[in-house]
Amino acid sequence: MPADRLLNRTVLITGASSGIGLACAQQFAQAGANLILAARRQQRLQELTPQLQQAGAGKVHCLGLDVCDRTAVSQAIDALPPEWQTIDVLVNNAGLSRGLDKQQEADIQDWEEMIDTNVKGLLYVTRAVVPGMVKRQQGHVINIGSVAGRQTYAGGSVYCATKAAVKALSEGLKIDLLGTPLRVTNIEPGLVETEFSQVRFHGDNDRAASVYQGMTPLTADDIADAVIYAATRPPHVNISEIFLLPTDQSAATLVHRR
Ligand code: NDP
Ligand code: 8X3
Repeated sequence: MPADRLLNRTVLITGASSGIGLACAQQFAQAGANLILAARRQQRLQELTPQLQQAGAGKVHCLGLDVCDRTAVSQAIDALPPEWQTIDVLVNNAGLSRGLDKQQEADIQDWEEMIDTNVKGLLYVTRAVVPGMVKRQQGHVINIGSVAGRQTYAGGSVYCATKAAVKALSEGLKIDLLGTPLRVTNIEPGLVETEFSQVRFHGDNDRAASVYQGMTPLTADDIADAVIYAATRPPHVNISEIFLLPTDQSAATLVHRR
């Protein structure tokens, strides 16, 4: 892998305090990148910093940030110290699901949270970061979509709609950036064991564990591998999409359990 393509590059990862975002931070650190880590749990980010530096990160900058807060997002990006302004790779990973209920019965607050985070939050960060990339004529936006953006499943329609939006926004950004050297990638994983299901089921850990029972899910590191692959292609290669499923999963709702 031509990992030296990431040496001293600046990478902003949203949702870096857990799961896929944290695994991406670890793998970008191993490749010698400088990391801007964003999440609401800033203390977690600070606790992770020494291990990322030990893994090889150039420098690490922690941002306590709620991506749903439009003003906070633009202010946080504008207020980055000069040495952190040159963002080369943006990993739009912050996201969540809430509930698994029929549309006619679901809690509307769950919808607000998913739409605000997965769609509007991703857009706010993109809108704040991409103009600088265009100005510098360099940059790569990597969005974390999902199998849920390709296939709708029972009780998941709003989460699925947000990930279908990520797919449309990724395609649309690439269209709008045509004629620039900027690249856009949508990574679409199937089941990955992280804190995702604990968040979906509002802390019901038994229900969360049952999602992965009897099957081997993807790990956060598997997704980070795909992100690093996309980020390390030569500049003329744009990996538009990577759709990856566990071997035990063949579609959103088709899972082989032993
Ligand atoms: P985790 O719950 O482990 O991680 C989610 C991350 O997003 C956390 O770091 C969390 O940080 C952050 N986050 C959530 N809301 C906000 C917010 N408002 N502002 C800033 N950060 C936020 O789940 P995953 O790692 O699994 O999820 C990462 C992404 O991958 C999501 O977009 C998810 O939809 C997607 N995905 C997950 C799959 C899976 O099966 N796990 C499969 C396909 C896609 P904090 O709470 O500190 O703010
Ligand atoms: C997360 C994977 O199948 O729970 O996007 O939607 S799934």
